[in-house]
Amino acid sequence: MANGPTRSTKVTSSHWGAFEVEVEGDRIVATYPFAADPNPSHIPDILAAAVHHPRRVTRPSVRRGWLEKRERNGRGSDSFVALPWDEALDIAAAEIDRIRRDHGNEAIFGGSYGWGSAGRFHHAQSQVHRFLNSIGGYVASFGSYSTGCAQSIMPHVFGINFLELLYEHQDGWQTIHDHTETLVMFGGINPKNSQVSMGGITEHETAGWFERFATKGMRRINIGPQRGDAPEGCEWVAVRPASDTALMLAIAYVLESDGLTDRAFLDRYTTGFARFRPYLMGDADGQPKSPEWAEALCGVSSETIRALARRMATTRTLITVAWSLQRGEHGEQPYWMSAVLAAMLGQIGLPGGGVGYGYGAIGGVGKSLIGMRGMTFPQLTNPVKKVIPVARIGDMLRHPGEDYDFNGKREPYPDIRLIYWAGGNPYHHHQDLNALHEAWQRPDTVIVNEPWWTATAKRADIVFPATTPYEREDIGRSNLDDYLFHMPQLIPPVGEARDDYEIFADLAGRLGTRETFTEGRSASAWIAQLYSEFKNLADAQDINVPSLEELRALNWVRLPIQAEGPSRTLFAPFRDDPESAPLGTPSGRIEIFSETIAGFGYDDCPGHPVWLPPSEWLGTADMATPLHLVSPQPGDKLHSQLECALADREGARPATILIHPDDADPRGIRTHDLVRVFNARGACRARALVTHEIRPNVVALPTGAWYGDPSDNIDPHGNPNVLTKDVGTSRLGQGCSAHTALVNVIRMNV
Ligand SMILES: Nc1nc2c(c(=O)[nH]1)N[C@H]1C(S)=C(S)[C@@H](COP(=O)(O)OP(=O)(O)OC[C@H]3O[C@@H](n4cnc5c(=O)[nH]c(N)nc54)[C@H](O)[C@@H]3O)O[C@H]1N2
Ligand SMILES: Nc1nc2c(c(=O)[nH]1)N[C@H]1C(S)=C(S)[C@@H](COP(=O)(O)OP(=O)(O)OC[C@H]3O[C@@H](n4cnc5c(=O)[nH]c(N)nc54)[C@H](O)[C@@H]3O)O[C@H]1N2
Ligand SMILES: [Mo]
Repeated sequence: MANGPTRSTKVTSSHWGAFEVEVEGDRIVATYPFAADPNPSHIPDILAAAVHHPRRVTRPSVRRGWLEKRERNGRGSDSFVALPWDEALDIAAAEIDRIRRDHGNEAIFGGSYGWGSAGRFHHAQSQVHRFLNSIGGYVASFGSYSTGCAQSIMPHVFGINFLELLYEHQDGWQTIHDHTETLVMFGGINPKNSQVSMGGITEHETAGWFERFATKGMRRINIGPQRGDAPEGCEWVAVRPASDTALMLAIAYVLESDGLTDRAFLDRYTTGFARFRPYLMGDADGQPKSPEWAEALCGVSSETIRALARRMATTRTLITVAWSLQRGEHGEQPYWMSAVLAAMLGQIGLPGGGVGYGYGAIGGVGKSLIGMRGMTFPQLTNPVKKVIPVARIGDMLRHPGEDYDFNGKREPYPDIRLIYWAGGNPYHHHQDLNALHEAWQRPDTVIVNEPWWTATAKRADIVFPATTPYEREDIGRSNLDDYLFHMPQLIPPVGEARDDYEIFADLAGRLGTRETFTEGRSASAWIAQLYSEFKNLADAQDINVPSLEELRALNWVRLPIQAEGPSRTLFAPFRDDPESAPLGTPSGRIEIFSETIAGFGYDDCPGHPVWLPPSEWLGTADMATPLHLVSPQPGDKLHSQLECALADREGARPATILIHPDDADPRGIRTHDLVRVFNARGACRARALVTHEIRPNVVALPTGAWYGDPSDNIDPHGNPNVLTKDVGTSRLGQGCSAHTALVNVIRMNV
């Protein structure tokens, strides 16, 4: 037997966790779970096939119509010409230079939203931002698709940056376990989503905690359109999508009419209840927000609502709200109302009581760890001050120079001539992709760094092949995780792929800013620099961290940063002493009525929480579009990543849509049937799964299938974003409204 290439196995880290990678010669051949992970994710099963997939971008490529005639309208249909690196870099640098000279840096959009990959140094978004800053700046974006709306509204309510609240202050799982008697989960606490956490998650704990909650006898109530949004064994209240605010108002109404409101709490810790109460009780508009009123809107019986309200008022209750609730039109309202409801219950600041956000959305929420800083690749400063709300990119491209409102400000959209994207996939993440495809033809030039021929890469003029994390050295570390990884380079770059850092250093060189961008460092010198800054900060906190050489040899270590003693309780210091630890709101208290928001004069987000139905939901359903589409995150991968290899699996595409038997039967649809999902914005194929696990009149099609060729008029793979609505949550939040969409479904003749 001939000697084959040697095999070796090392651990690496990713957004979905740590795993072992087995390499033979230049190829990844297998992956295995990380031994210390109690509940490892299966996402890496597909990794070897994806990394070596024929849909890798292997050479710098320029779209033919753009190369030959600077044509803008072939994006998505044109062929590409592969060029040597130097030639492609020369062309890209000359074009960037032309745009900034002729139109100024305000004509460059570099928001470049997206999750890219884990790894502290090769973080594509930081890389592109630093590069663009070095050459004079770019139009940036604010917030995320995940929580953009909450990031705008919640500081008005609690006076704290929403991400800080989430990651540094919320009750830990241990606190919840020890104290919560009733866990009321709006939108669930989703087992499939907690597989993932930004920057890494090593011990997947959520499932284990839910087993312990069950053993303790905690009541766990999932309020949402799908049973599977919470771990098995939870009660299920099958609410209509987008109606949670009505349900919360009705619970509040029961508290108020049954004398269960905690008046002392409202008096001491909140402001504005007197302005809100007339609306709640119907004195202001003639409509009491009673359980009977809510039943007609949310499809939950008035008896269930009353019983829930009484249970919540008489037990230690934690209300949790999934991020999905604010990813829809008027997403500000359930978020604000959840805070008001928790305030009326009077348990905010008590362990295991009050309200919390995004448990389960990513696996790191609920871990109580000592915070550590460092290892962030500095981005320099951006001389351009224009920032758009992240999900308004379609509007920005369609309406240059036109005014838009955002959180109290009114500004014109910039006139974008060049888009640079690295580490994100707007043809995955944006709503109404057919409309984006039209708007995307406007800029002069689109440049994308990508490892794979995604739908976005195919719609670029210049595509630079980027390495994946397995093709370069990095450090893995997340503030929501207690492990530290050396991520070794496992295989050589696939094809001619280069690191984003190298691509930007070479572009900066051509634009006269190499020194500013690199500060004379190679990638490994940067890693050493960032690591030593991190180690110095850790030393100052008395946290023992190995040297970089030691970490290289060890591959990974568990850091001694588990918080000691009882785990965290949100707003405990404020509850203890609201005078000396006031909130950062104008009143120093929880704002049930906000003068600031009222002062904006927005009818789509007035001065206190209100029931505002979205433009599309079951309340507006008609014969043409009778079903509400929810488009959750995919359970088998992260967004659109690794999709090329998943799509190769037998029967995997088009994607699976969940539909209730009451909706499937009259349409003659059975499990495994091919269906057409459609509305006025677009259509896609999907594969039906007929199930009682979803509420009637609601269908669920996960995100992540790659957007196909729009000339077919039907997306072949099942991308829900051909159906979703591209509209801001309101003038206040301007977040993504992915969960706002009505559709119809029919069986396809095959
Ligand atoms: N309908 C609907 N739409 C949604 C949502 C929804 O719930 N419903 N959710 C939204 C949410 S919350 C989010 S966060 C977004 C996610 O949207 P994105 O974050 O844009 O999606 P990803 O597929 O993670 O895109 C990351 C891209 O970076 C590439 N990449 C990976 N590593 C590197 C690297 O080192 N360098 C470079 N240059 N590229 C790299 C990957 O191949 C991939 O194409 O989607 C949003 N869209
Ligand atoms: N495996 C995996 N995990 C992931 C990701 C991934 O791509 N793959 N992405 C990560 C990212 S970037 C994010 S932001 C988080 C997102 O975390 P979430 O925002 O919590 O997740 P979603 O999957 O969008 O939605 C969860 C569920 O909310 C329900 N829902 C939708 N609309 C409503 C509503 O109006 N009311 C109620 N009560 N329920 C509603 C739907 O049934 C849906 O299944 O997930 C993260 N985790
Ligand atoms: Mo997200």
